[in-house]
Amino acid sequence: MRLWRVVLLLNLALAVGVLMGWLAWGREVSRLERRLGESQRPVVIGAPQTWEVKGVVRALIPEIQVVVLTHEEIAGFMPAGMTMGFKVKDPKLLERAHVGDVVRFTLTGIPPDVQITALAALGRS
Ligand SMILES: [Cu+2]
Repeated sequence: MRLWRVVLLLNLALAVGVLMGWLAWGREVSRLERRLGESQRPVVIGAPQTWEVKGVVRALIPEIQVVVLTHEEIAGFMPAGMTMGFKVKDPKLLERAHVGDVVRFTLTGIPPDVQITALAALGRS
């Protein structure tokens, strides 16, 4: 393949990548704006907050002190139905949880820098 063709293909690939990223970013912004409009409690930036949340344990990653949960709505912070990892303050919290457990947990911190400070199993999903 000629060098100019390689350069042209690389430039095209780069342009397509940038365009797709830009389009995805545009959708993300409108999605976030919609979510902000939906949430009742305003997001308070810079102030520590605490939530009591219910969720289902999906995975435990003790190596990095993370529990992956599907959680209900976290008022003013996150919508219901998300499955995501949360850092736990104390690694011992992970010893009490098992995959499939329905748990109630306490989330504390300054969003988005939050961690689980308490976790209790309520039953099995
Ligand atoms: Cu979430």
